[in-house]
Amino acid sequence: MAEDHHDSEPAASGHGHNTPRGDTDTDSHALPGGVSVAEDGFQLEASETRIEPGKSSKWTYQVHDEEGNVITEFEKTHDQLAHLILVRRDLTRFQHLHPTLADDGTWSAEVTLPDPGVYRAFIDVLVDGQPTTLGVDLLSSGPAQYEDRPKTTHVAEVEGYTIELTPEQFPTRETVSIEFEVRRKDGVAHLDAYLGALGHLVALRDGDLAYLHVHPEDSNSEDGVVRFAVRFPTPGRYRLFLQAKPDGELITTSFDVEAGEH
Ligand SMILES: [Cu+2]
Repeated sequence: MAEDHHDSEPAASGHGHNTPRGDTDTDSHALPGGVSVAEDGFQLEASETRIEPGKSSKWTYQVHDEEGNVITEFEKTHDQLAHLILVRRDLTRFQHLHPTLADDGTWSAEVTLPDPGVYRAFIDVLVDGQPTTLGVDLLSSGPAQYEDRPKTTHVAEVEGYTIELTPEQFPTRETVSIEFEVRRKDGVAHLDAYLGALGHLVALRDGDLAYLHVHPEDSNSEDGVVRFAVRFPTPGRYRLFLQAKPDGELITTSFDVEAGEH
């Protein structure tokens, strides 16, 4: 039942038991998530954490409250009841899935981990107005070939589109507005809505794959530009995964950035 799964007050003030983590920013929502299986009074219980590579498997999980009760009621966030982000720990092989929820609170998704390696699964949900991202490692056995990444990327090319990221410098510990301009050879692309905005952005910190909180900002579908508010919590490298729908076609690109003084 929704009303007894945890003792929250409405989300704006956060949870009473959510202790500050040494950050001067008092908005706990501004801190990265996804580095833990348990956070903000919620715990991710995965049915399985070993998944054979290259094979489609049904993966299920539940979200429990502090008393161990299964949470069965979720609110929509970015147009969906849950977002499941899968990425290998070398920040490649990004996938964005939408699992389905059964009445008993069990979520399920058809998952294929394309190659061996350790993957991070992020569950992005909204419960009682509180956005929470929980993360668990999924192990795919076999010899893994981890990839090098570019130091920084400001322009990406995918499926005939060129996507340019601005600005080129990113301050830390403050919310910054960043934008991606999507162009095709003959001009600006028309962006269709995707998940209630003109694009979806996942920003992960290099090293621990901390999952940054990102909000879409007002954008105009005709100018080919999609904007987000992002807060980089610490100096260092991050990888941004942008998904957008130019001319009705879903594209996924990644950008490597370095935040802070350098
Ligand atoms: Cu999603």
